[in-house]
Amino acid sequence: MLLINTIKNKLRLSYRKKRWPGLIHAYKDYLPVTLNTPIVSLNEGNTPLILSNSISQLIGNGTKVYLKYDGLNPTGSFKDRGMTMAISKAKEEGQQAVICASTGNTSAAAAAYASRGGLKSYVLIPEGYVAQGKLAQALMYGAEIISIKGNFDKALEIVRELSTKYPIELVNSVNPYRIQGQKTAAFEIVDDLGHAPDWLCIPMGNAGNITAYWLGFQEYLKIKRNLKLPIMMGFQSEGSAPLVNNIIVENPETIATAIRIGNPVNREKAIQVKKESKGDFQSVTDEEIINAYKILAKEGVFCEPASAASVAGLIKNKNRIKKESTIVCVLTGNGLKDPDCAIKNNDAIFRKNVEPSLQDISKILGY
Ligand code: AN7
Repeated sequence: MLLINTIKNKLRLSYRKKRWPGLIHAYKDYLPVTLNTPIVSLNEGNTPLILSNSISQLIGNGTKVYLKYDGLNPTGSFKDRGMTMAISKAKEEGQQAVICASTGNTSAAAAAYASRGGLKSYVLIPEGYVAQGKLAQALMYGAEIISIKGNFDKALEIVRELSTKYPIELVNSVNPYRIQGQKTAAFEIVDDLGHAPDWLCIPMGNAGNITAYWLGFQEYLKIKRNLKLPIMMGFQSEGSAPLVNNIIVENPETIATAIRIGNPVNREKAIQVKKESKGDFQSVTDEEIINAYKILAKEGVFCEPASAASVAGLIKNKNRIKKESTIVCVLTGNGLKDPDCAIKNNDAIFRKNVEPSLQDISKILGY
């Protein structure tokens, strides 16, 4: 009995290993940091790679579908990976303020990391199109928020201009440190699986994240010599699909407000990723997004609508997938970010105004 307990204890400790120090500390050999970089961290990264039974079954043919649940980062999205780097470097360079345009998640992460690092943050957001959770975060973390009567693309145009005119660091994904931090998600996937997946399915807005993942897989290939690189599948909403259709969308519209972006800044890089990985960019409808959003939640994984685009896209490609493939869908943001969307789009049985009576409730339950 004593021996069994000792073994169990050792196993538990080996699972927990050491306290996760945050992604810069964990991967600093592969990141542009030095001993002089003041690391601003909230212990981000190390997010779970969850095997989805229901989606694996839906795809069939022995395919294994994993979910990289980056909504479990400290501010609830993958943006924390880039922001720990961008804010640390801004601080190292002596900047006192940062600025970004955002559909919500970047503003939450920028505000949190700037405050943590003792920097001022300004965020420009499109009025009426930022999900409640994200807005609440920016308000709480201490950003100065400027809500504009215009969309994300207009906001980005303005912050780019401001950052060249004034001593304010731009922390949108044009900032190269953002991409550096975000590439660590690819490292984690390879560390978990022991190899790269056959396909990586990912939503695209500005296409910073798909660029970062590809960089990460390529760099790890050199280090780990794992034998293959994934096919990169980028997905956009039909009403906001500038990369799929190779156009600028003047008035993008989608339920997935996070990726309501009509003129992605990383367009050229994304096209390169598609070419090099023999991947594809496709669009999914809002309806398909909500369908995937519900499938995921029914297995206990609640992500925001933009993130569900990766699974919606995968489902569309069911017949193109080779048998026994390993696929990773990136779930970029937490479902709690956008409670309005969940409340409006669910199949729950929700009985209201029920009398607090044992008899009445027993009857409702069918007893
Ligand atoms: C949940 O917060 O652009 O293709 O300003 O929040 O790297 O732009 C958010 C983007 C996917 C797209 N999923 O990533 C912002 C912002 C979620 C997101 C994307 C975003 P990129």
